[in-house]
Amino acid sequence: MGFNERENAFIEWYPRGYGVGFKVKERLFETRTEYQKLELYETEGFGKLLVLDGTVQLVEIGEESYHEPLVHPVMLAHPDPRRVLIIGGGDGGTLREVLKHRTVEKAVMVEIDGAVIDVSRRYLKIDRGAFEDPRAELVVGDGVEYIKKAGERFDVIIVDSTDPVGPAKMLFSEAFYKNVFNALNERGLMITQAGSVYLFTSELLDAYREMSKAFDRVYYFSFPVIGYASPWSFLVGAKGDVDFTKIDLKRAGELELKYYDPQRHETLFQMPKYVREMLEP
Ligand code: AG3
Repeated sequence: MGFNERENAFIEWYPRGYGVGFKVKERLFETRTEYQKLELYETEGFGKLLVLDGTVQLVEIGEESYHEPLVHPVMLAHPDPRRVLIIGGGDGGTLREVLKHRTVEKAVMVEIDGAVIDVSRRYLKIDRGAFEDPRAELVVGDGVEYIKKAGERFDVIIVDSTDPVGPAKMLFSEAFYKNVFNALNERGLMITQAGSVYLFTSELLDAYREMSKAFDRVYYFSFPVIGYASPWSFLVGAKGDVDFTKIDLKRAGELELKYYDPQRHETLFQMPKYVREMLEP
C-alpha cells in the first residue's frame, strides 16, 4: 500500500489484489494528522493526488467525475434545495459543486479533520473559491455528533466520506441514517458514496440495507470515477414526496458539467445484473 519506490508510483490496493496506481512526478508531502495519514503527490498525468490512510481521495484532473454525480443528481431531483449539509468533503470539491446551484442559500460543511481543509486550501485549490463564498459555513467537527444535535433542517444532505471501513464506518449505520432522516426537511434527499461496485459489493449491500431501515425510499446508482476502482456506487435516501428518478432539466441547463449528463439521468441507474439482483432480491 502506498508509494512504490521501484515503480515511482502511488498504488492503492483494493481487496483481492486489485490495484489502482498513478506514476508520480513529485512527492509533495506526507503527514500524520490528528485523524489519519495524509499524502499529497504531483502525478505525471492527472495533476495532484490526495490520499487519506492509503486510499485515493481524488486526482486533480478528473475529480469532477466524482463530485458531479455526487452532487447534481440529488440537487436537481429536489424541487427547491435551499439548505444543504455536507459531511466530510474537506477538499472543497463537493461544496464547490453545491454552490453552483442558485437556489442554495446556505451550505454547511462539517469536516472532522481540519488538516484536510488546510492542505486543500493551500495546495489543491479545487474549491475554486467556494470556501470564501458567503453562503458557505465551515465547521471542523464530527459529522455524527453534528447531525444528532442539528438545530436546523436541510433539504439535501451529502455524505462525502472515506470508505465504509475504519473511522467512517459509523456513517454507514442505521443509527446515523436515522439521524440524517430527522435532520431533513419534510421533503429531502441524502446521498452517500458507497464504495466500489465490484470490490466492495458486500459493503454496498450492507449500507443499502441499513439505509432502507431509515428512509422512505432508497435508490442506488453507479458512475465511473477517475482514480477509483470503477464503477463507483452511490446510495440515495428519500424522505417524503420527492422522486429521485426525475430531475429539473431547466435548472440543469444553468450548470456547466463535464461528466454527469442530466439529459441522460436514467442511465445512472445502470448496474451490473448480479448487483441489481443482490440489491433487490
Ligand atoms: N471521498 C472518498 C471517496 C472514497 C474513495 N475510496 C477509495 N479510493 N478506496 C472523496 C473525497 C473527495 N471529495
